[in-house]
Amino acid sequence: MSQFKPNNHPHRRYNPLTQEWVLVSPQRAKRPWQGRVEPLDEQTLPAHDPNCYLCAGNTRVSGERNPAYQGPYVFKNDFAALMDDVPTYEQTDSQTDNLFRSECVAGTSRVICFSEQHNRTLPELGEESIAAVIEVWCQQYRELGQRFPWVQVFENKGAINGCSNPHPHGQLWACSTLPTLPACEDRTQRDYFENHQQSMLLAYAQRECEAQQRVICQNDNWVAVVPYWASWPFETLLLPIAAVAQMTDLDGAQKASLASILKVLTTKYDNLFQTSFPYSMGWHGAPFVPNNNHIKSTKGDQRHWQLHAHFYPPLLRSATVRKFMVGYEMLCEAQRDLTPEEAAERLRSLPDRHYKSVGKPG
Ligand code: H2U
Ligand code: ZN
Repeated sequence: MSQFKPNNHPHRRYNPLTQEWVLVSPQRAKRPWQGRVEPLDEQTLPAHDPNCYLCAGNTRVSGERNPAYQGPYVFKNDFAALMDDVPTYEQTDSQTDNLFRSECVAGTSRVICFSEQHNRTLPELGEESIAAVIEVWCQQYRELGQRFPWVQVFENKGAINGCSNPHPHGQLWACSTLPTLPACEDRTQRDYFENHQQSMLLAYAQRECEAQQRVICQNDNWVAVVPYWASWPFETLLLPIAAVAQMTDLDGAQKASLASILKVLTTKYDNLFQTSFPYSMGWHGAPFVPNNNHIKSTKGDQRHWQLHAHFYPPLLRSATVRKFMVGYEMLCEAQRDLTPEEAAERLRSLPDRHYKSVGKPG
């Protein structure tokens, strides 16, 4: 029997944030693909589309008209999944029943248009325009953190990923309870902090910066890695290099360098398959302690929390071939062929300049 090599032999890796394992099967990376190929969605878009619900000056489905905005624009989702005012549950069996348990949840949902430009995704915006989006995220966290313990800012990008509108936008959902995944990350980071007297993700970022095996790009304040335990082929984790519990704690320099690394990372993503790279991304940070008695508050000490963004892109080997999380993954655990180190190496070696801007000035 030959010696074990992680680049050649199947093994499992542990995700300390979710307490889940992923099966890595690098020996399988060259298998032929005869499965589903997605249609390529590469039409050239106008800077303003009179039929887009999100463009400036246009009327939305609700009949409300968007103002002639410039830069980011936030509005309440016309089809919100959460409602601000929900009747509170009476103490009923459903809160104590072992098998049929439920609880009420209040919340609010908003749409965040990144800019008035219908045809410019994050990597195609200038750093100042990306900084304006970050500023809006911070304002939203500050405002909604007064009322809700959890505010989920995210971007769901690309038709292949279920996004309904190409106008560059993200969303936020704020809610009165900690959702499942943030609650799990709260628990695992808290346990790690209690056992090791340091923040899990701060220690992790430092180890990744030292190892330089999975780093895609970094600057003075941030590092983007394909995490050791990634389950999606080109999944990334964006981490501050210093302790930061929540987006509202970022200082001016950290926000400016966040705009810069977001541009580099999303540019590399687009350059990978020379396509507008689809993904779901979102921010996780310390839950808030809202000043509203009706909302479930979290414990005050948040030193275990480290702000971070997850990027989960579905593409596997080209602009048209995606990974499916099915079969073994639905029934046992996530599985990947390409190692995280190989994925990081491919992204790292791509240019920082967007493929569409090559040959153009600036
Ligand atoms: P997604 O494509 O990521 O789903 O985002 C579009 C969101 O915009 C979606 O949640 C909302 C949808 O409910 N929307 C409005 O609030 N008003 C509209 O007129 C169109 C879409
Ligand atoms: Zn538009």
